[in-house]
Amino acid sequence: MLTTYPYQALTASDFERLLARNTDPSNAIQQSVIAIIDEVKANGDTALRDYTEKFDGVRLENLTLTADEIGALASSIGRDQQRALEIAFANIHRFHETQLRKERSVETMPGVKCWREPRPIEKVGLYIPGGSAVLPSTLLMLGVPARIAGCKEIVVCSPPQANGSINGYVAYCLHLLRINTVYLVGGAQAVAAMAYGTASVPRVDKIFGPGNQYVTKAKSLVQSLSHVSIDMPAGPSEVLIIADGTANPQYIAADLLAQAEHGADSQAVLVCTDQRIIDEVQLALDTQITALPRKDVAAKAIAKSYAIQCNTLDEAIAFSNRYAPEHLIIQTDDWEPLLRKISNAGSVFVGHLTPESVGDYASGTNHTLPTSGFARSYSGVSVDSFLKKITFQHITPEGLRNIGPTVEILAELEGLQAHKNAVSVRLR
Ligand code: HSO
Ligand code: ZN
Repeated sequence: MLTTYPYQALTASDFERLLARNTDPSNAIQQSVIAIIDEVKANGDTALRDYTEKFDGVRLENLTLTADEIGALASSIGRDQQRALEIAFANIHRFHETQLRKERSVETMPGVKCWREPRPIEKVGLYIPGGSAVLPSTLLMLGVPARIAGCKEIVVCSPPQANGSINGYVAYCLHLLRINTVYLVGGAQAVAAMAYGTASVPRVDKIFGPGNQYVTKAKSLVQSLSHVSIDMPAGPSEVLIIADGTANPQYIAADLLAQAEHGADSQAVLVCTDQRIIDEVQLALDTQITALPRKDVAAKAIAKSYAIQCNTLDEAIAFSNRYAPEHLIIQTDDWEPLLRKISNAGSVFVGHLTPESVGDYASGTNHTLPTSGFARSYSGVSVDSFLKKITFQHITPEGLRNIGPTVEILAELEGLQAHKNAVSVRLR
């Protein structure tokens, strides 16, 4: 049952409560993650083997799979599943390759030329969670832009299954991405391994990927403790659906549940201008949830979710912009005029026939997106996430005559004589 709040009646403290998510200070998690990081730093592979035994229930001698082992696993899955992964791969590739755009160089003054060129981040680490749902789609969402960017080394860490190996679908994605090894390490220990390096796991420059609270905490800790950077702070997944009287309550319920089945801490929010639709969504949720294998997880998430009843779509957009959802779905006939009013969202799905699931898997857009309100300032993962942009400049004699006196004055006013002199010796 979704608790419904009338938008007009929301007080400042209601807003604060409804917009907050993932506020768990989790000091306990921080303490155990710090211990894991220290242990991996000190004891490398030995620590990884011990943690894998403790958390994944399997003792591994070899922490990697060979290309042959990956190949065998990849060919063990069904042809239909292979084809579906191939289509997803192709669409994600098609969408992301347009992001590699060449910028033009600019002459800011005659003879003063400036330009910017992208370079791949050389070594990247992709964390692919195991746990309650194995998500091969996440490997495509991270691996494809990494390949397009041209990263030299792509390190993939994923926790082993009880049989000491990975799932065949993840193996098939590795095959599509031409990645010929995988490190069988999960959790905070995988993040620590990629941040500091061990005998088996290479140290990387940037760590990507979703994970549980331990993985997320480890990513933010190693970012401040070592020289590694991370894609974004990732919290539990969330969706906000804006709907009016033209929406189909069955579709809304299906989309809310698709979010809810991710985890008990996922959040699904409905913002709707029509009370009748909200009532019908409640009924549809009750019916649809009974058929789901993960109904227990979904029910917990739905219990913490809510609906906002508003009078206009402008109010709905205003709420959504304050919430800054990871996923925004707009189920209205007339969605086009709303788009320019959206200021904060990770990824937007418009029209009645555009479920989030399509973007989660195969339309081409990325599903690694900012959660917990970070859509106010972060973008989702793209080819850019795997690149640095380096600026260049060149100055001709004419350029130096044009720009030099300005720099001399600015250096002088900052009291930096050597800066001024670096121009003056060349002007003389
Ligand atoms: N909705 C998740 C991505 C995902 N869904 C993977 C299914 N598999 C976060 O955007
Ligand atoms: Zn999803």
